Amino acid sequence: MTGLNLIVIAVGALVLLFGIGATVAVVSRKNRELAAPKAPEAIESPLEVPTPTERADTTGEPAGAEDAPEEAAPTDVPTAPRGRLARLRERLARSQSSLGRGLMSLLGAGDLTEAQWEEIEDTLLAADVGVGPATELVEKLRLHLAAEGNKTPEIVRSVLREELIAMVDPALDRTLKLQNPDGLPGVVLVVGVNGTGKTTTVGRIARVLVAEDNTVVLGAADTFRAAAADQLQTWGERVGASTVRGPEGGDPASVGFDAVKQGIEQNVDVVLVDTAGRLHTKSGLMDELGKIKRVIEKQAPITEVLLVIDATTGQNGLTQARVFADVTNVTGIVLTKLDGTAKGGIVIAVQRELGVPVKFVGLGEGPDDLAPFDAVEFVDALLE
Ligand SMILES: Nc1nc2c(ncn2[C@@H]2O[C@H](COP(=O)(O)OP(=O)(O)OP(=O)(O)O)[C@@H](O)[C@H]2O)c(=O)[nH]1
Ligand SMILES: [Mg+2]
Repeated sequence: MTGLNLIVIAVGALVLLFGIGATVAVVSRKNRELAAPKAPEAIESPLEVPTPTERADTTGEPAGAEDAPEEAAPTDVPTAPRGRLARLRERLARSQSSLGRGLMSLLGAGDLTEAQWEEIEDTLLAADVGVGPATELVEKLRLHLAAEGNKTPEIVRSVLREELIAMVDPALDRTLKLQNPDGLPGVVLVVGVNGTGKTTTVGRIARVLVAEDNTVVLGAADTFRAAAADQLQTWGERVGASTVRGPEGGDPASVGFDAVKQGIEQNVDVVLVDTAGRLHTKSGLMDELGKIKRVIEKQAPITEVLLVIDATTGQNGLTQARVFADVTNVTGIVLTKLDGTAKGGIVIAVQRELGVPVKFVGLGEGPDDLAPFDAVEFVDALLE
């Protein structure tokens, strides 16, 4: 009897143990299966803004459940645009440290020889300041420093700071022009060569404008690729601005026209029109830009034409600037990717070249990494 009991208990225990073991195995496998698809998500873009490919998935019919409710979209609040340059100062200082430190150490060497002055000029040229402005700056520094008796590092620094600020010109009006007569919306046209950051700039500016209680319509006048309009629309959805788009391969001028028309009908404050990247050397494409401008202006005057230049392209950026300015009457420069180059002197060069102020600088890929430009903050970061 006892023996039989023992056998029954032993078999029962075995069954129980086996059951627990199997359950644990199934659960842990399930967990692994659940965890597995997460892996690719972890390596997705660090940007908060969804990429065009993500949006492409939502074009089908089913959607519905995936679409966030209207007012839930703009979840994050942008950082205040004023003082952004100060916030991004470290990033700017890091990229420009060779220029600032190079100038300070050369100038700090007491009474300078001709060769040393040439070295200073070379440092400025290497930072893309441009020949004319570099020569001028060296002349001014020579005169200014000669007038100083005791050249302590503090005095050298303050002379350099003063002259650099004067070159960058704090007096230039760098505000975004949005005033149109008769209650018409401000109209901003964004132009530039391929990949400079036009669409990102439109999105980032829209983000700030909406945060400051402006109503905004976006015009996707880049009709070359559907993905370009998707990219813009994604920015628009995030900030709560509607996007006017046309058929792929359609006439970009008519999209610009329609966007401003919708802006007027809806009585919005600002219409931002994104255009396709175009090579300044292709006259057909440059003519098209002229047409976009003329057609838009049948609806309302364009208040601002922003030329987006990639700071890492150096002197070529200046050539682009000249051609674009001829066609569209550029009123402001957006210098992107300053975080990726030590050639901050391009700020001085491009302003000199066009007589047009740098209004924004891009210092990263994030939605708040576009800063209103400020001469004093810029030079201070340079000399950090
Ligand atoms: N590091 C850095 N990257 C930037 C900056 N501005 C834009 N970018 C990146 O540059 C790339 C191109 O940006 P887009 O806005 O698509 O450029 P685009 O001029 O619209 O390009 P096309 O429409 O193809 O001509 C993207 O990966 C952006 O994230 C910046 O200030 N710094
Ligand atoms: Mg684009």
